[in-house]
Amino acid sequence: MAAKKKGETDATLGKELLHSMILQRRFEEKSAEAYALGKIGGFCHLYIGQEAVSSGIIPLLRPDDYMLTTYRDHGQALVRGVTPRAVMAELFGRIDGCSRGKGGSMHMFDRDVNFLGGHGIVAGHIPLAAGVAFAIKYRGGDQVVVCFMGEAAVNNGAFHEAMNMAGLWRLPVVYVIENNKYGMGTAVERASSIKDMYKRGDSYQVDNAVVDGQDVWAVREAAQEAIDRARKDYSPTLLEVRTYRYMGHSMSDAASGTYRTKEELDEYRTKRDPINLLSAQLIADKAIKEADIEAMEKDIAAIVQDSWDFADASPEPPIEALHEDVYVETTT
Ligand SMILES: Cc1ncc(C[n+]2csc(CCOP(=O)(O)OP(=O)(O)O)c2C)c(N)n1
Repeated sequence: MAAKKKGETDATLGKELLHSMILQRRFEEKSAEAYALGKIGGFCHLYIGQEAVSSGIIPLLRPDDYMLTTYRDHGQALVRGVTPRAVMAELFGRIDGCSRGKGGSMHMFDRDVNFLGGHGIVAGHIPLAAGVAFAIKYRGGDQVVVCFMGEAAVNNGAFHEAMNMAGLWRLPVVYVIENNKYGMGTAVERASSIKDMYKRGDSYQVDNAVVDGQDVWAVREAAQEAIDRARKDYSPTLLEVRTYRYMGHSMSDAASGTYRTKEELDEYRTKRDPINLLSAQLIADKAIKEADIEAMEKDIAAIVQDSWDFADASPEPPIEALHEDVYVETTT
């Protein structure tokens, strides 16, 4: 997809972005249903509310670029091109899942599309992304790594070590902080001495910027600049994207609690929802009609139902698979 400037309306691209965001939203609503029915076990962190971040950034990557992310990974895997069937089967813990049913919600992985996880340890993947970027530069390649993290990760030592290396060695990496205001039940103001997360890049000579994460066009524009910088100049970026999660931290938590008000949540849902904002803009610009959105919803509902049916029919991994894929077989 070509770069799109904020304010312009490109009907085809707009529709693609809308489809990408609605697919994530409906897929995760279905996942919540599956979780309630006991089809999904273990932890399950939904991305609902944050879709403009993944849809704004990931389609800008080339197939040979890489991405890494946290445990809030279902939507991002879908946007990167892991099939809805493989993501749902992974959630169900089935053999046809993208991690062969052994990773679950937090550990989506698909080497075919250079989706290097899905990581459950907060900040644990940030140095891995630096390592992948180092390998690219070492080989003289022009690929880029995008690494997503939550804002709570930036107070972890691994973040600082990796950021220092990225700045020192000029690595082709874009670190994206998805600042959804809360790390579990702790507001960022209570946890971080620096509230403007992007400014931490200054400590490490890493270019940095902040963008409204509910505006998919703005996210896309900021990400394009960062990706270009990484690809052309081997130059890293720390991009803070301000967004909001609607659901609880994970499926085990209530949507609102003592840490945030229902009013705040309603405000985002009704006035700052990324899907509503984009559809309203496209309708106002006559780039799309209500009937097109209805057709899109129908198409997406069928994709999501198909992924459920596929996952439900897929077998569980056999017990013998327990020790498979633990070590890589080598010939040396
Ligand atoms: C090293 C480590 N410490 C603690 C946890 C427990 N934990 C899981 S998620 C989380 C909050 C992370 O918040 P944030 O990085 O802002 O991401 P979000 O969940 O908001 O997407 C914590 C503390 C963990 N998984 N790993």
